[in-house]
Amino acid sequence: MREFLALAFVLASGIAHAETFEVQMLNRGEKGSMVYDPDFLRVAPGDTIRFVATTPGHNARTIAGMAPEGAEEIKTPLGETADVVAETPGIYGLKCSPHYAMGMVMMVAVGEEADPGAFELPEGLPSRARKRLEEIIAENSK
Ligand SMILES: [Cu+2]
Repeated sequence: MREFLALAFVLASGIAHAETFEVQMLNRGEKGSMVYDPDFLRVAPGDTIRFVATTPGHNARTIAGMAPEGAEEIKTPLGETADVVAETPGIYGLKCSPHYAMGMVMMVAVGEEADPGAFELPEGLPSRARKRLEEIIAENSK
């Protein structure tokens, strides 16, 4: 009986371990206009990221060249709150489709090993998006 209880506890804690992290999509936040708050998240594989449509007209989409190999493309519907489950470990860059040129971007590190500081930004990013990503990398490097 004692062994059964111990096993039940392990199963329950395994289920409880997957967390949900909320990201507000905002017209204006502490870091300026058109921002994700927070603009950096570290999550574990299996965790959920909830993109909250706090203000309308935003979404979250994978930036080309900023996802680990084999990862599925992230693309949430415009103006809606949507959940994304982090699966493949690595560094992800996400953009808001309408406000990419205004620098509405964020970074997600999936897994303990993922290091923003070791990530090389791809060519061709809009200058304001590049600037914010460089700031995010500088603030969150291991
Ligand atoms: Cu936006």
